[in-house]
This record gives sequence, C-alpha cells and structure tokens, in this order.
Amino acid sequence: SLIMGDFDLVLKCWGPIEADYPKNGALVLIRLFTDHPETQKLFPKFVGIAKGDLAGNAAVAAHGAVVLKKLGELLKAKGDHAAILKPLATSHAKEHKIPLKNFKLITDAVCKVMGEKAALDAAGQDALRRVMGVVVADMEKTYKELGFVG
Ligand code: CLN
Repeated sequence: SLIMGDFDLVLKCWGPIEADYPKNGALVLIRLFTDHPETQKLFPKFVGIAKGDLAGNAAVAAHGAVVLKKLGELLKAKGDHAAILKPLATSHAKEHKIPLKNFKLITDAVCKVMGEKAALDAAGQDALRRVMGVVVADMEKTYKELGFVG
C-alpha cells in the first residue's frame, strides 16, 4: 500500500539516526524547543534549562534517545503498532497531559534533523509526515477513549 511504501522510505534513512540516538535525540528536542519554545514547558524536568545549556545537557540527550528509540520501534512496526502505541498514547494523555498538536510539531523537528543528518529528502520527509499522520490518528482514538481532549 501507499503507507507501507512510506514506512520503507523513512526506514531507508533510519541507520544514521539509530547510530547515535542520544546525539540525534538531543538535536530533535533542541530543534523542537527552539522552533516552539512553549513545548519545553511541557517537560517538567526541562523547564529550568536555559536555551544555551540545552546542547550540553545529559538529561536532554537521554530523553531524546528514549523518544527516537520508541519512534524507531513504531516505524519498524509499519502500522501494526497498537501494542506500542496504546501505552504511549495513555501516558502522554493521562500522565504528561500533552495536546496532540505537539506531535505534529515534533514531527517537523524530526523531518529537519533527518534531512540534515540522514539525507531524508523532501519525498522522504513527506512520507514521514504521512506516517506520523497515521500514528497521531491512532493516538487520538486512545485520547478520546480516555476523555482527554488533545
Ligand atoms: Fe514523549 C515521555 C516517546 C512526543 C512529552 N515520550 C516519553 C517516553 C517515551 C516518549 C517513550 C517515556 C515513556 C512514557 O512516559 O510513555 N514522545 C515519545 C515519542 C514522541 C513523543 C515517540 C513522538 C515522536 N512527548 C512527545 C511530545 C510531547 C512529549 C509531543 C511534548 C513535546 S514532543 N514525553 C513527554 C513528556 C514525557 C514524555 C513530558 C515525560 C518526560 C519525563 O519527565 O521523564
């Protein structure tokens, strides 16, 4: 299907990302916090970190690695991701209280970092946006079941 080709297009460029999850994860979070400063406030553990200190912060790199590792699992599941996505949607709705629109913002940050560090071209970035569109639509079902208005 079209979406299956999309997963493959992104996975083709995943190697350089996977090779250093902490470094690339930090780049994604720093890009997100730079482009959309309000998103940094969604992380209680990152609120106090000054812009200039983000790059050298071990906790930022550690969390960036956690995010990219989970994104890698999602991509490799190629849409068969209910078992991965349900707990992720549940924690982000109930514990972290994250409105869904923020997943679009981090998708843009991943596109930029993959473009720069993994040669994900414009078609690949469009594929990643479609993939994340499916992911977020599936998360929305869980958000609604939980009564969280993302
Ligand atoms: Fe997230 C924690 C994966 C986007 C805010 N996030 C986690 C954990 C992940 C994870 C695994 C730890 C386990 C858990 O709580 O569940 N997050 C992802 C993935 C994406 C993602 C994959 C999208 C690609 N997360 C987001 C944002 C949102 C956010 C939409 C704000 C901006 S980007 N996530 C959190 C917060 C935590 C968290 C606040 C808890 C961090 C902590 O205090 O340890």
